Amino acid sequence: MPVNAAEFTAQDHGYMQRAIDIAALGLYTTTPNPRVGCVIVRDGHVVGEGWHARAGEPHAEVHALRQAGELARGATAYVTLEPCSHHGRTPPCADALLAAGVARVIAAMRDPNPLVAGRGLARLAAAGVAVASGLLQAQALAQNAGFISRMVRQRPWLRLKTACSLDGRTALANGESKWITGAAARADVQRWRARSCAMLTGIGTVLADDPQLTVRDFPVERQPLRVVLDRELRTPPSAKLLAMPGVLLFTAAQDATRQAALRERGAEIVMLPVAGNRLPLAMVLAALAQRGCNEVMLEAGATLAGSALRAGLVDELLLYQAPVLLGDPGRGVASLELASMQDKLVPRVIERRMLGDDLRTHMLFTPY
Ligand code: AOF
Ligand code: ZN
Repeated sequence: MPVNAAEFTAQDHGYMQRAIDIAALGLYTTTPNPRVGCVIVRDGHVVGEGWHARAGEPHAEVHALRQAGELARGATAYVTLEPCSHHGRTPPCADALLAAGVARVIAAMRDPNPLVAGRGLARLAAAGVAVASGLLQAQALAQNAGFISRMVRQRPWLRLKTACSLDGRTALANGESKWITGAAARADVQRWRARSCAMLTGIGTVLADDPQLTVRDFPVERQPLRVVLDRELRTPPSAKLLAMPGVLLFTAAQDATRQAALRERGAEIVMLPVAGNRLPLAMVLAALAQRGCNEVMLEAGATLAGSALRAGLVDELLLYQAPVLLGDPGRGVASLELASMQDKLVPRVIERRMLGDDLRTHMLFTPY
């Protein structure tokens, strides 16, 4: 049964850290699956390592066991996620670890997937394997915040990204917004896009900026789904967004001609009811979770960013601030229309970092 965290040794910590580091190699590719790493150690030597690369391909444990071969017998396996117990696209890792004769399994966290949820470790323990969970759990939770969110809350992890001036402006009054931040900050944004399952924006941004919302200047084997909240279906069929497939438009507009023109351009259209003049963002997120989206990145103007924040749906906030002054009256990060100082939103700052001349503040509304 799970042992006390205090019983883990420095060696245990080191091997689990290695497992987390190699799990990160799957950062951009495992979706909808979690990022998982596995290190197998026997007599103080690493005899096998593996990480999950893509859904449908072997899990981390299977790669590590293949490398270890006979040396897995009597060894300890460090896994960043509880070994699975179910037949999914691949057979159960708990069975593979048992068949290989592993003596001890340490997981960083339990698998929140209801198909597993403790059964993987229970099966191992029932067969006489020493099992423990919770080693470097905080890091494991952070690495898979999106997968966990989808499993536990049936909605993706929502990360809002915004770039502004020293005085919190995202554009001039005339709408001009290119470019406030520098090259290093913009390259950083591309990496966050690349790990996302979907990019979410509003029709306001599509009409004002005609963005592509794709990952550029960074090698990716999959592009995030691009999603627009477009209540009245005003996305022009000529929008740059539609130059590549993989666009989802949420709308309440029945207009068959416009729908046909956008479908012609490859967009998928999903009808939603309107709630108080707005598309219900919670339903949009639920629909994205159903499609297997773990991490969704919101890049939008003050209106949509504001509604997401006010609805309490933003889990993480990335704010890139350039050392420039744009002055009033420009556009702000999010319209919140707060009546009282008591209502102010106070995310927890987890890191501040310079990117070129810009400052990136990384904040959480939801703890990992
Ligand atoms: C593990 N090790 O490396 C991963 C696990 O469809 P499948 O067979 O790929 O199963 C996907 C589920 O397996 C996923 O939802 C999660 O619960 C677990 N992922 N488990 O033991 C791994 N990637
Ligand atoms: Zn597995």
